[in-house]
Amino acid sequence: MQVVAWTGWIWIAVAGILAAGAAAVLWLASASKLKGVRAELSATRAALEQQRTIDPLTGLSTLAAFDEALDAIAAQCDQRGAEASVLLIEIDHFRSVSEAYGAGAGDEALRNVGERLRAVGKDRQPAARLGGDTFAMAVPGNALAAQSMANAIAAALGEPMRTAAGTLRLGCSIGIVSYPGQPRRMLLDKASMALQDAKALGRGSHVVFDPSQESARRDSARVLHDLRGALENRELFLHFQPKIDATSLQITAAEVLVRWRHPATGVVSPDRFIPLAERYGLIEPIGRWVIEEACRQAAIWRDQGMRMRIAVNISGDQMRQADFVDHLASTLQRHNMQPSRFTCEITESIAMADTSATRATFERLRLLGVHVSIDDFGTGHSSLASLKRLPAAELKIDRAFVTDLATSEHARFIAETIVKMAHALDMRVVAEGVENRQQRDLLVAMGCDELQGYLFARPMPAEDLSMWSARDQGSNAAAFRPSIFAETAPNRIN
Ligand code: G
Ligand code: G
Ligand code: MN
Repeated sequence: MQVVAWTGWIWIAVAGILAAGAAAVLWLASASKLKGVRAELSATRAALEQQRTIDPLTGLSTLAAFDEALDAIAAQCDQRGAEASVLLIEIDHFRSVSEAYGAGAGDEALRNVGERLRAVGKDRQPAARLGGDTFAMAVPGNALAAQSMANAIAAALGEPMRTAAGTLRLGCSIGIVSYPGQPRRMLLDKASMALQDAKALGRGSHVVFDPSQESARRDSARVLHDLRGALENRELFLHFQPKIDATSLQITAAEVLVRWRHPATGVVSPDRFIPLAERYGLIEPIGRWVIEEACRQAAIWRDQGMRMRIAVNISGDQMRQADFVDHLASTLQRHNMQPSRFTCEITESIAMADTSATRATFERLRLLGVHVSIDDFGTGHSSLASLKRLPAAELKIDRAFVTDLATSEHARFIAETIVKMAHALDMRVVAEGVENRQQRDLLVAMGCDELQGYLFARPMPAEDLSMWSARDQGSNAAAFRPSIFAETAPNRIN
């Protein structure tokens, strides 16, 4: 019995030892498994953290990490009484890069931008890709320091960039804001406003946030909002101002000037709303409406027996629209108007911007047979050679020179030079802004071909112009004989 009991104990002991061993093995196994799980967990956590803080495409910080970096930078500035600045960087026309070269090349370019930003910041300045083609960098110092960084960034991105799809050169627009000039929480918002201004200024610019512009910006935002509804609500209308032949005093043309009757604030000048329309992509519908309405009016005059040449102001953005000339041609045709009776007034600065788009448009305008008039002439930088290349039939001396004619020898000299130059190139010269007889007499003596200004007539509604042309205009228009009922003098086309 005892033996049995003994061996029984032994067995129990053995079983106990075995169980303990098994438990130990099990424990060890589960502990190592746990360790594995823990490692896995921390790897996942690290991956998540990496995802949260590092942009996978460029290896730069993400918005979240950049925001945290800004907290630290602001705290440091507070401590040391120092300044820091944020640059918000957007690649110009990036969408067209992707469209032209494919998304793969787009990614490659963005990666390359990341590398260049890091190199420009010498890996010391926090740099981030905030999304899409928008990047950011924080630098020590005030806005002036940030501007030299902006120049360095623009130069670095402008260097040729080789991608699988070909060599690119990127431009960028940059908005700059400084701390503590702006509160920490507002830094990215204000930088973004400055960036919008930079883009509006023309690609490739950088702009420092200017708090004094904020109220102007709010005003513009309101005007823009209302302008979107202006076409729909039929709030735009046209005025017409005659151009007068300097010797026969007959009307040669009517310049079309758009107006906006704002329901609350009254008539708004195109000086105010055309630049906004250009900036925010509304110039195409507005420009088309003006041309349509001008042709409609010209057709009415023609049907009444008045052959009126009309001159429409064309903005730079309209000139650059791919289908501008096609659209003009079809509008003229629809109204049964001869192209040679239509003048496009294009400012000197736009006409001389020698881009392939404007050059092509000029050529197509010439083929269509419409007249081109170079507006506000004398304020830009034309060379004789570039003028000669343009198919322009007319130059308009800028109002500034006409205003100063009587008092400034310099203005007289410029006006005279413009007349001579235009005649040498076989163009007609129009003086705009003629307000008194002294100016008129000087311009006539110089050989100016046509005159336009308050001395003769202000811009007015179409019906008024018909009546005006039929009435005796008194001594100001001297021997004014309305030619509005007859053929207007045919101008030359190059
Ligand atoms: O009339 P006045 O204040 O209207 O015109 C102011 C400026 O607006 C001028 O420089 C004139 O050329 C421009 N402008 C007037 N009408 C038009 C238009 O229909 N289109 C464009 N692009 N500019 C216009
Ligand atoms: O830039 P553009 O040439 O299109 O500008 C025409 C502008 O000149 C319009 O604003 C028109 O109202 C204005 N204008 C026309 N005649 C005169 C004038 O005699 N004096 C002044 N001050 N402005 C004029
Ligand atoms: Mn004009």
